[in-house]
Amino acid sequence: MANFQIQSTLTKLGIKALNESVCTGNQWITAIGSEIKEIKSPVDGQPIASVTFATVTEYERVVKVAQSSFEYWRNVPAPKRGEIVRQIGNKLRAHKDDLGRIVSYEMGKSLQEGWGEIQEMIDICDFAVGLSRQLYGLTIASERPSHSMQEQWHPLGIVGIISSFNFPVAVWSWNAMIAAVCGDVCIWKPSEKTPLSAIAVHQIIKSVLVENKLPEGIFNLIIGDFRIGEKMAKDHRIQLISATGSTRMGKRVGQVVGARLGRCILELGGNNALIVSEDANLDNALKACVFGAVGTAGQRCTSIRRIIIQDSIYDKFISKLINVYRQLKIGNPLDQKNHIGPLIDTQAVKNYLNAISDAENEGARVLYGAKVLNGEGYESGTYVLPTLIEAKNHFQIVQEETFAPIAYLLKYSRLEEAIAMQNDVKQGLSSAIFTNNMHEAHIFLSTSGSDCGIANVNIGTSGAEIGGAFGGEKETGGGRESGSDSWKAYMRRQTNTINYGKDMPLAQGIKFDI
Ligand code: UN1
Repeated sequence: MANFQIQSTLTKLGIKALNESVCTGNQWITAIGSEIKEIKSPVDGQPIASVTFATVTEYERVVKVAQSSFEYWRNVPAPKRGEIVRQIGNKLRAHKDDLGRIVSYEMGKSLQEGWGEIQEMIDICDFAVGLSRQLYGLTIASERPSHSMQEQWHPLGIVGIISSFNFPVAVWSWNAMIAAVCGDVCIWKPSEKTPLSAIAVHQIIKSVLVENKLPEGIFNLIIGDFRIGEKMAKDHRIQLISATGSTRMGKRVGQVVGARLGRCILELGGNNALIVSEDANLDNALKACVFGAVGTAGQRCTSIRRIIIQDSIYDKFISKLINVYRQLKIGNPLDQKNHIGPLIDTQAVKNYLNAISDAENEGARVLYGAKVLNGEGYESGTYVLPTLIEAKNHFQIVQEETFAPIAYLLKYSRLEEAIAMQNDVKQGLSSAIFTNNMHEAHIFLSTSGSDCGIANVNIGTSGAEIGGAFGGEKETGGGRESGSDSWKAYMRRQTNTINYGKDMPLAQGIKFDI
């Protein structure tokens, strides 16, 4: 799809002036800042639009508006908050095609994955609507006569969401939709690399908020660079910061938010491995490896970085893998015949090349790929060949997350060895095993198995459903977003003890007579 069509899609959504880089839900605010950033598509290197970065003035305005709207929103009954989220989900359904195209063109992921990202938003809306009637607390047995105890959940306040370029809109929605039914308001700082998708989504949300005559400030958007993120992290008026991105960024956010004893949800780097056992269905394992390693051009935090293959099938499996890699079509992601689109920018291409040469310097062997594509259709300089490298787990570069379609191939003989290798990295996001052997599958999922937040059997490491809690351990940050009971991180828990008797006994049998 040409740039022109993307612009007309933005116009169709009513987005005219992109110097309006701040949105308080139902109102766009013109940023007075002078810093204008031209957004270029990684697909063809063409400028799509220019956005103006917000300054401290707009930031202050947004936080103030969010503070006052929280006073209102927290008192709206949760199922009524769910009703607004239901309408947002329906609007996203209606615009799935357009939004998927904008995400695909701005970020470079395949159109299928662009639509998948919007579907993920729709799914979390549905989940949040149901949740809005299920924010359950507990009743607890009191040790004192004529006393009752309960636990209830109250809205927390402002949730600051810092999201990454690779999922320009979906990861925000995991946070924002759950926060919204929990009675929180949010301020979203999307990646400065992909602000247009965020602007388009906010334009859609705005229509729901206006139709429902809601006050401004429930969903807020602020386009800026890391300085805005830093302000959010330092700001004690923001009760929770949910940040997605690199471990380096997360460590900084964690330190700054921790210094003020604020709350954090961190979803950071992964170094995900897939173990292929000799008892696996190799055709399925192959499919999972390829999608996991090259999907989103290897720029998911859940992408497969390491494939750990049992020695008895090693040669056979890698020759199948190379064969499939040879047939992959690389090009404009909006053209559905292509499997792989571009990397986000030329810096990402440099990181890809550096990782390959680092691996070679450490003694690794490139089996396929390691090439930047040029010529017709590749003028942007952002297209690379997906790469397979035979390596060792302890190599420095294998220990790191490179956001590129590079998979390291590792060999094992016993399952314990494969699991130890899989766990022997600093990150702990996602993991998978392919095996039809029940014993192996259960060992992998057991306490002494995978140490990751996500552990899958007979599916790949990426493509998680929204119904589960999403996140990981170790340097992945420990946060959980999206489904299951992740909502609890967006609320404050209150324990209530009620004495309905005539006396006032103390707990622990303490006597205190006056
Ligand atoms: C991310 O890359 O930050 O599991 C999120 C997946 C997607 C989400 C990835 N549902 O691959």
